[in-house]
Amino acid sequence: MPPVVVASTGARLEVINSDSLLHNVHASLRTTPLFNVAMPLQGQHYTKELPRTAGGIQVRCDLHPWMHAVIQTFDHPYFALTDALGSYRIADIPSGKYKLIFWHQRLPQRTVDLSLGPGEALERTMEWEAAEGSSPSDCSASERSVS
Ligand SMILES: [Cu+2]
Repeated sequence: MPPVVVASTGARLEVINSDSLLHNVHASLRTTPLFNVAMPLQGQHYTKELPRTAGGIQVRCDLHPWMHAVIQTFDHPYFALTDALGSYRIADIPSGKYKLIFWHQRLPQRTVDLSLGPGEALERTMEWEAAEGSSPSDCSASERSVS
């Protein structure tokens, strides 16, 4: 189970049990339970449409407490999951003023205000102090327009 997944709201989630062990997939969005399904068979698939409401979906297996993931969903196309090197790219953003939000599972969220001109490319880097948490290898970034 990847620790962080990013998706559009309403996207189709597919979960596969690759183990010959019973797992369950227990998901909630904030305090709203979404689904809780047993996956007893190796190779078993479960598909579910993600909610239309954006947010961080907590996914866990009640049988194995260390199995946990977050699915961050967005109601706009301006988001990215960082790669193994911590790089990300968000393309085709219209010019305007934005808030760039850096999110990490175990680190404090950071927000950067930026202004993007027509055809302009910007580079923004975020670093956390080691004392603030652990490796930033599974962070995601999203951009939202300022209203
Ligand atoms: Cu499990």
